Amino acid sequence: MFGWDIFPVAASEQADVVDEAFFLLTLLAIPIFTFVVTVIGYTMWRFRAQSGEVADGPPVRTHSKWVPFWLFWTTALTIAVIIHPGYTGLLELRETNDHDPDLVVNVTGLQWVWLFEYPDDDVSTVNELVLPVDKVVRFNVTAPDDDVVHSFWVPAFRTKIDAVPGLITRIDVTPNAIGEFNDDVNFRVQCAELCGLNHGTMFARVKVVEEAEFDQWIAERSGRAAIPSSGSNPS
Ligand SMILES: [Cu+2]
Repeated sequence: MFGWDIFPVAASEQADVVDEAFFLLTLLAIPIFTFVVTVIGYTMWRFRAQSGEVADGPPVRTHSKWVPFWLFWTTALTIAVIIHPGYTGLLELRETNDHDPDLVVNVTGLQWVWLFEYPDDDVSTVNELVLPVDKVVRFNVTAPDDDVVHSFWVPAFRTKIDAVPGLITRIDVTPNAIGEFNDDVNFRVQCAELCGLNHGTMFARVKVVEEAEFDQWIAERSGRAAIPSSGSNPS
């Protein structure tokens, strides 16, 4: 955005929503942060103790015009960012929730691996997530009952949701750029909830491919494709 390459690779429609929100909030925070630091710095210099001075300075009194001014504008700004990009951004991220997705992937996080199941095709993988580009993917995320809380986070997608034992959480992602872990480490599922000794290495490789390549990948792994169509199953 604006020619600034300050974000990691963005590879989903949701990533654009999140990055826009992040950029806007940073832009708003810069002048406020600068102002506050300047006032603190000026105050420390202007009202510093003179050498040999040991008594307290004069008592600090409120400023009857400045206080309401500051209170009003900071409150207004806070409410404004809750509405946009807060509420409007959430609506955008949840845009696909009421529709059927193109692909469902069941995700299980456990100490310390990620399991992926493609229920429509009877395919399962361990630490390997392959997705077709430009399709709405619905992740149903969970963890085994006797495990701990994990968090399903893909940096390149900017989407994250907890994997909670005994609960199914849901998040929709529409990957919109081809890419894979071997070329960019942001194409990975990284556990984002401290979950024990190997939390830091609890990641899975993500690969976003063209639809045809995805179909082929599924066919090679699905139970149907593994059974030869004729000859080997007599009587
Ligand atoms: Cu974990």
